[in-house]
Amino acid sequence: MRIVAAKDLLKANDQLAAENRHFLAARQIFCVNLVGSPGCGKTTLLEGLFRHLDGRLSPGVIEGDIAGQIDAERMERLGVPVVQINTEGMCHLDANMIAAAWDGFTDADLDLLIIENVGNLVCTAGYDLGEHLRVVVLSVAEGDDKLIKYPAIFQRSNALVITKCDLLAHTNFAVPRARGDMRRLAPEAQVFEVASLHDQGMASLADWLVRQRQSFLSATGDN
Ligand SMILES: Nc1nc2c(ncn2[C@@H]2O[C@H](COP(=O)(O)OP(=O)(O)OP(=O)(O)O)[C@@H](O)[C@H]2O)c(=O)[nH]1
Ligand SMILES: [Mg+2]
Repeated sequence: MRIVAAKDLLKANDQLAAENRHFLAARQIFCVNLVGSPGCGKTTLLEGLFRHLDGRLSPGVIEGDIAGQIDAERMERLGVPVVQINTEGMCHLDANMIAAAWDGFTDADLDLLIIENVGNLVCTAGYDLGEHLRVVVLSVAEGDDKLIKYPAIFQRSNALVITKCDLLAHTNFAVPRARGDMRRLAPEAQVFEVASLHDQGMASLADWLVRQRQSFLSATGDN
Protein backbone atom coordinates (compact mmCIF):
# COMPACT_ATOMS: atom_id res chain seq x y z
CA MET A 1 0.00 0.00 0.00
CA ARG A 2 1.28 3.47 -0.87
CA ILE A 3 0.46 6.27 1.52
CA VAL A 4 0.79 9.86 0.36
CA ALA A 5 1.10 12.38 3.18
CA ALA A 6 -0.81 15.63 2.86
CA LYS A 7 2.38 17.56 3.48
CA ASP A 8 3.97 15.95 0.39
CA LEU A 9 1.00 17.04 -1.72
CA LEU A 10 1.33 20.56 -0.34
CA LYS A 11 5.04 20.50 -1.20
CA ALA A 12 4.14 19.55 -4.77
CA ASN A 13 1.63 22.40 -4.86
CA ASP A 14 4.26 24.85 -3.61
CA GLN A 15 6.65 23.72 -6.35
CA LEU A 16 4.00 24.27 -9.04
CA ALA A 17 3.04 27.61 -7.50
CA ALA A 18 6.66 28.76 -7.72
CA GLU A 19 6.65 27.79 -11.41
CA ASN A 20 3.41 29.76 -11.97
CA ARG A 21 4.91 32.80 -10.23
CA HIS A 22 8.02 32.63 -12.37
CA PHE A 23 6.01 32.06 -15.59
CA LEU A 24 3.82 35.11 -14.91
CA ALA A 25 6.70 37.33 -13.80
CA ALA A 26 8.60 36.49 -16.99
CA ARG A 27 5.61 37.92 -18.89
CA GLN A 28 5.36 40.95 -16.53
CA ILE A 29 1.94 39.80 -15.38
CA PHE A 30 1.17 40.78 -11.82
CA CYS A 31 -0.97 38.11 -10.13
CA VAL A 32 -3.38 38.68 -7.23
CA ASN A 33 -5.14 35.92 -5.28
CA LEU A 34 -8.45 37.30 -3.97
CA VAL A 35 -9.80 35.31 -1.03
CA GLY A 36 -12.73 35.61 1.36
CA SER A 37 -15.87 33.82 2.48
CA PRO A 38 -18.85 33.13 0.17
CA GLY A 39 -20.75 36.32 -0.61
CA CYS A 40 -18.30 38.71 1.09
CA GLY A 41 -18.31 40.84 -2.08
CA LYS A 42 -15.29 39.65 -4.09
CA THR A 43 -16.88 39.87 -7.54
CA THR A 44 -18.61 43.19 -6.80
CA LEU A 45 -15.23 44.50 -5.63
CA LEU A 46 -13.64 43.48 -8.94
CA GLU A 47 -16.43 45.16 -10.91
CA GLY A 48 -15.82 48.42 -9.03
CA LEU A 49 -12.05 48.09 -9.19
CA PHE A 50 -11.93 47.61 -12.96
CA ARG A 51 -14.01 50.75 -13.49
CA HIS A 52 -11.39 52.68 -11.48
CA LEU A 53 -8.32 51.29 -13.26
CA ASP A 54 -9.10 53.74 -16.08
CA GLY A 55 -7.09 51.75 -18.59
CA ARG A 56 -3.91 51.87 -16.44
CA LEU A 57 -3.78 48.05 -16.38
CA SER A 58 -5.16 45.32 -18.65
CA PRO A 59 -6.75 42.78 -16.33
CA GLY A 60 -7.75 39.17 -16.81
CA VAL A 61 -9.63 37.09 -14.26
CA ILE A 62 -9.70 33.45 -13.23
CA GLU A 63 -12.98 32.71 -11.45
CA GLY A 64 -12.92 29.79 -9.02
CA ASP A 65 -16.26 28.35 -8.03
CA ILE A 66 -17.49 24.94 -6.97
CA ALA A 67 -20.10 25.12 -9.75
CA GLY A 68 -21.62 27.53 -12.24
CA GLN A 69 -20.30 30.41 -14.28
CA ILE A 70 -22.23 33.35 -12.84
CA ASP A 71 -19.12 35.30 -11.80
CA ALA A 72 -17.36 34.65 -15.13
CA GLU A 73 -20.43 36.01 -16.94
CA ARG A 74 -20.23 39.15 -14.78
CA MET A 75 -16.62 39.64 -15.91
CA GLU A 76 -17.57 39.02 -19.55
CA ARG A 77 -20.19 41.75 -19.31
CA LEU A 78 -17.34 44.15 -18.41
CA GLY A 79 -15.33 42.94 -21.40
CA VAL A 80 -12.66 41.45 -19.12
CA PRO A 81 -10.98 38.24 -20.39
CA VAL A 82 -12.01 35.48 -18.00
CA VAL A 83 -11.55 31.76 -17.44
CA GLN A 84 -13.94 29.92 -15.13
CA ILE A 85 -12.66 26.98 -13.08
CA ASN A 86 -15.28 24.69 -11.55
CA THR A 87 -13.70 22.71 -8.73
CA GLU A 88 -16.70 20.33 -8.53
CA GLY A 89 -16.70 20.24 -4.75
CA MET A 90 -13.19 21.28 -3.80
CA CYS A 91 -13.18 24.22 -1.42
CA HIS A 92 -10.14 25.99 -2.91
CA LEU A 93 -8.12 26.42 -6.09
CA ASP A 94 -4.63 24.96 -6.37
CA ALA A 95 -1.56 25.80 -8.43
CA ASN A 96 -2.19 22.99 -10.92
CA MET A 97 -5.63 24.43 -11.79
CA ILE A 98 -4.11 27.87 -12.40
CA ALA A 99 -1.48 26.42 -14.76
CA ALA A 100 -4.23 24.61 -16.68
CA ALA A 101 -6.48 27.69 -16.84
CA TRP A 102 -3.73 29.83 -18.31
CA ASP A 103 -4.28 28.33 -21.78
CA GLY A 104 -7.68 30.07 -21.83
CA PHE A 105 -5.98 33.47 -22.15
CA THR A 106 -4.11 32.78 -25.38
CA ASP A 107 -5.41 35.85 -27.22
CA ALA A 108 -5.34 38.26 -24.28
CA ASP A 109 -2.57 40.76 -23.60
CA LEU A 110 -2.68 41.00 -19.81
CA ASP A 111 -0.56 42.79 -17.24
CA LEU A 112 -2.76 41.96 -14.25
CA LEU A 113 -4.22 38.54 -13.46
CA ILE A 114 -6.73 38.40 -10.63
CA ILE A 115 -7.75 35.02 -9.30
CA GLU A 116 -11.08 35.08 -7.45
CA ASN A 117 -10.70 32.01 -5.26
CA VAL A 118 -13.56 29.79 -4.11
CA GLY A 119 -15.45 31.49 -1.27
CA ASN A 120 -13.82 30.04 1.85
CA LEU A 121 -11.85 31.40 4.81
CA VAL A 122 -10.12 28.13 5.72
CA CYS A 123 -9.05 25.94 2.79
CA THR A 124 -7.83 28.78 0.57
CA ALA A 125 -5.30 29.86 3.21
CA GLY A 126 -3.09 26.79 2.74
CA TYR A 127 -2.69 26.87 -1.05
CA ASP A 128 -0.17 29.08 -2.76
CA LEU A 129 -1.36 29.58 -6.37
CA GLY A 130 1.75 31.38 -7.57
CA GLU A 131 0.35 34.84 -6.87
CA HIS A 132 2.50 37.91 -6.19
CA LEU A 133 -0.03 39.40 -3.81
CA ARG A 134 -2.81 37.99 -1.67
CA VAL A 135 -5.81 40.16 -0.79
CA VAL A 136 -8.39 39.02 1.76
CA VAL A 137 -11.93 40.40 1.72
CA LEU A 138 -14.13 40.61 4.82
CA SER A 139 -17.60 42.13 4.78
CA VAL A 140 -18.97 43.96 7.78
CA ALA A 141 -21.94 41.56 7.79
CA GLU A 142 -19.63 38.66 8.76
CA GLY A 143 -18.56 40.08 12.13
CA ASP A 144 -15.32 41.66 13.33
CA ASP A 145 -14.23 38.52 15.20
CA LYS A 146 -13.27 36.62 12.04
CA LEU A 147 -9.62 37.69 12.11
CA ILE A 148 -9.18 36.02 15.51
CA LYS A 149 -11.20 32.93 14.57
CA TYR A 150 -9.59 32.34 11.13
CA PRO A 151 -6.12 33.85 11.60
CA ALA A 152 -4.18 31.95 8.90
CA ILE A 153 -5.83 33.56 5.92
CA PHE A 154 -5.35 37.06 7.35
CA GLN A 155 -1.76 36.37 8.42
CA ARG A 156 -0.88 35.31 4.88
CA SER A 157 -2.44 38.30 3.14
CA ASN A 158 -0.86 41.54 1.93
CA ALA A 159 -4.05 43.54 2.23
CA LEU A 160 -7.44 43.40 3.91
CA VAL A 161 -10.43 44.94 2.17
CA ILE A 162 -13.37 45.55 4.49
CA THR A 163 -16.43 45.53 2.23
CA LYS A 164 -20.09 46.57 2.50
CA CYS A 165 -19.19 49.53 4.73
CA ASP A 166 -22.50 51.12 3.72
CA LEU A 167 -24.07 48.56 6.06
CA LEU A 168 -21.93 49.46 9.09
CA ALA A 169 -24.76 51.26 10.86
CA HIS A 170 -26.84 48.07 10.72
CA THR A 171 -24.16 45.84 12.28
CA ASN A 172 -21.98 45.79 15.40
CA PHE A 173 -18.82 45.47 13.28
CA ALA A 174 -16.07 47.63 14.81
CA VAL A 175 -13.63 48.74 12.11
CA PRO A 176 -10.94 49.73 14.71
CA ARG A 177 -11.04 46.20 16.14
CA ALA A 178 -10.59 44.63 12.69
CA ARG A 179 -7.78 47.07 11.88
CA GLY A 180 -6.07 46.33 15.23
CA ASP A 181 -6.30 42.55 14.77
CA MET A 182 -4.98 42.83 11.21
CA ARG A 183 -2.05 44.94 12.45
CA ARG A 184 -1.17 42.18 14.93
CA LEU A 185 -1.59 39.33 12.41
CA ALA A 186 0.00 41.01 9.38
CA PRO A 187 1.78 44.23 10.41
CA GLU A 188 2.78 45.13 6.85
CA ALA A 189 -0.68 44.68 5.33
CA GLN A 190 -2.73 47.58 3.98
CA VAL A 191 -6.35 47.92 5.11
CA PHE A 192 -9.06 49.42 2.89
CA GLU A 193 -12.67 50.25 3.74
CA VAL A 194 -15.03 50.15 0.77
CA ALA A 195 -18.64 49.95 -0.30
CA SER A 196 -18.13 48.59 -3.81
CA LEU A 197 -21.82 48.62 -4.64
CA HIS A 198 -21.90 52.36 -4.03
CA ASP A 199 -18.50 53.12 -5.52
CA GLN A 200 -16.99 54.22 -2.19
CA GLY A 201 -13.31 53.77 -1.38
CA MET A 202 -12.53 52.19 -4.75
CA ALA A 203 -10.20 54.84 -6.15
CA SER A 204 -7.57 54.43 -3.42
CA LEU A 205 -7.69 50.65 -3.79
CA ALA A 206 -7.21 50.92 -7.56
CA ASP A 207 -4.33 53.42 -7.12
CA TRP A 208 -2.67 51.11 -4.58
CA LEU A 209 -2.93 48.15 -6.96
CA VAL A 210 -1.34 50.14 -9.77
CA ARG A 211 1.52 51.10 -7.40
CA GLN A 212 1.91 47.46 -6.31
CA ARG A 213 2.34 46.39 -9.92
CA GLN A 214 4.90 49.14 -10.41
CA SER A 215 6.88 47.86 -7.39
CA PHE A 216 6.59 44.32 -8.74
CA LEU A 217 8.08 45.43 -12.06
CA SER A 218 10.87 47.28 -10.28
CA ALA A 219 11.65 44.21 -8.16
CA THR A 220 11.77 41.98 -11.23
CA GLY A 221 13.93 44.57 -12.99
CA ASP A 222 11.58 45.02 -15.94
CA ASN A 223 10.01 48.45 -15.41
N1 LIG B 1 -24.79 46.59 0.64
C1 LIG B 1 -23.79 46.12 -0.08
N2 LIG B 1 -23.90 44.92 -0.68
C2 LIG B 1 -22.85 44.45 -1.39
C3 LIG B 1 -21.65 45.19 -1.52
N3 LIG B 1 -20.80 44.45 -2.26
C4 LIG B 1 -21.44 43.32 -2.58
N4 LIG B 1 -22.69 43.32 -2.07
C5 LIG B 1 -23.72 42.29 -2.24
O1 LIG B 1 -23.30 41.09 -1.61
C6 LIG B 1 -23.75 39.94 -2.37
C7 LIG B 1 -22.57 39.06 -2.73
O2 LIG B 1 -21.67 39.80 -3.55
P1 LIG B 1 -20.62 39.10 -4.51
O3 LIG B 1 -19.73 40.17 -5.04
O4 LIG B 1 -21.30 38.23 -5.49
O5 LIG B 1 -19.85 38.19 -3.47
P2 LIG B 1 -18.69 37.11 -3.73
O6 LIG B 1 -17.74 37.19 -2.60
O7 LIG B 1 -18.12 37.31 -5.09
O8 LIG B 1 -19.52 35.75 -3.65
P3 LIG B 1 -18.98 34.27 -4.06
O9 LIG B 1 -18.23 34.40 -5.34
O10 LIG B 1 -20.25 33.50 -4.20
O11 LIG B 1 -18.15 33.80 -2.92
C8 LIG B 1 -24.46 40.52 -3.59
O12 LIG B 1 -25.85 40.54 -3.34
C9 LIG B 1 -23.91 41.93 -3.70
O13 LIG B 1 -24.79 42.84 -4.34
C10 LIG B 1 -21.57 46.47 -0.91
O14 LIG B 1 -20.57 47.22 -0.99
N5 LIG B 1 -22.65 46.87 -0.20
MG1 LIG C 1 -17.87 35.93 -6.61
